[in-house]
Amino acid sequence: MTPTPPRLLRPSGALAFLAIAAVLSATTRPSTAAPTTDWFYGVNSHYAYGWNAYGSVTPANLINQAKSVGMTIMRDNCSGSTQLPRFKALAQAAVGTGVQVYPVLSDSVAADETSSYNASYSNAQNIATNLQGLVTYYELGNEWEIFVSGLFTGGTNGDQPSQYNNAVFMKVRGAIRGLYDGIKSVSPNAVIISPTGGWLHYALLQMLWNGTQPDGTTGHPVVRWDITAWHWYSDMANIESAGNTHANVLQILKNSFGKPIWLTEFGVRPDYGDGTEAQKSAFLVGSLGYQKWVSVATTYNLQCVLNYVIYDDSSDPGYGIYEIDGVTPKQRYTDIHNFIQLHPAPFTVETESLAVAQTSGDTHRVFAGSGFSGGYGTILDANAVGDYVTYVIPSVAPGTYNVRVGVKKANTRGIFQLAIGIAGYVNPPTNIGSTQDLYAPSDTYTELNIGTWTPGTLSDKWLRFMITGKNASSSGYSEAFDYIRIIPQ
Ligand SMILES: [Ca+2]
Repeated sequence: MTPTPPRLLRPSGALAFLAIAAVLSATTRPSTAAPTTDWFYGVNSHYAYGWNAYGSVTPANLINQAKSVGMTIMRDNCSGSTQLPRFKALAQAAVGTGVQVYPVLSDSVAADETSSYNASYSNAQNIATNLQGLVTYYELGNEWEIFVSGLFTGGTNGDQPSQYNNAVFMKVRGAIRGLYDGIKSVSPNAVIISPTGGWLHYALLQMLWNGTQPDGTTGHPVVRWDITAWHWYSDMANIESAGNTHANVLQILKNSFGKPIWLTEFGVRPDYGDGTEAQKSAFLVGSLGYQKWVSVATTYNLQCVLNYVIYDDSSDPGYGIYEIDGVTPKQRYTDIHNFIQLHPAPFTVETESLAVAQTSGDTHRVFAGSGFSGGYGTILDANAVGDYVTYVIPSVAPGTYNVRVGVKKANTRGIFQLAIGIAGYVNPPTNIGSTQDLYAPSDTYTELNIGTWTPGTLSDKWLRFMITGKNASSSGYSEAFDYIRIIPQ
């Protein structure tokens, strides 16, 4: 395989202005447990490049540094066989730490769409083979419109198809499709993160998703992904009112693709403000930074924000949480750490991954369904009022939370009441919100906003879903769940 040259995870210097499963038996749980939390706070690294301090730090220490800030997911490059050994070492070091690592694949193209597809396919297949069991997420390349020569015709926002070169777009489409198919040929359950764009360059993703292209023709191959990825930096200002069109970029991404959104790079420019670390750090945790990401997370299904970047390095100086020595934390280390402490990430637990503390004796099963988060849900074959299933969520901190539950409604479902208490129900559990009717004339996946919960202690919690009745139109009392989402208020 031809080694690919190092690439930055963001444009630098002059470009910065634009920155521009197997079938489950009734009692089998998924063999690869779904993530137990949303990875809301994360960080980029360049460990796989091995330059500057990345060349001397051990992967375990790097993971620990990210964890000490409060980051639980790390994004690094894995463009090809050159970077693969170092990336793999990083992913191996992350196992069991509570930090997850995922790769950004190559954004290289070949002579035409077919050869681009083939080269990307074999590259991604090799990477996925080597990383099997180590990573869950794969990103389909970084900032193609910046790094692929001639794709973006420049001078404009990147929000119109006509601002891209048709022939180059076709090569890019081939390469991205090749990455997707190469990953899936090895790991069909991999979670795919879109090619990352930034600023107002969303026309590129829209064309890929819709099967259109810059020349205006339609009906071309489409690209699919599970998570929409985007980049945002301080010079882009307000993501809900950006540029000369006052674009609400998060709303556009949500409406265009209907997928969760990750900001795979968020950072402050080295020349921001008066150039002092104090101002840059204040920006990061301020009203156009982490404060905004937390406040709009639910509105746009923003699930993850990855800071750019953990270390300063000589190829892209000034962005680090740590200085270029990889040892000295900047002011932003403390400010981001403190912000995360005060704003715990919303987290989602898949019910199929939860321990069951108790049931009423009725059968509780894990079952597969394409409409379920993580591909699976759970069902209690309840048949009477008073039947229940009680799940365990470990280590919930004191606070005020909004509790939401993903469910699968059907015409055989009952009505339930959720009650939560400390594990073991050392005190009687507290009802959360009112009863919820799971009846629907046909199968319906939806999220219920149950209500507010204010636990007073850090402890494992039991969540009991007890049947209280059924809709007159329902033929039964069963209840089926997908996930439980806990959102700090
Ligand atoms: Ca689920």
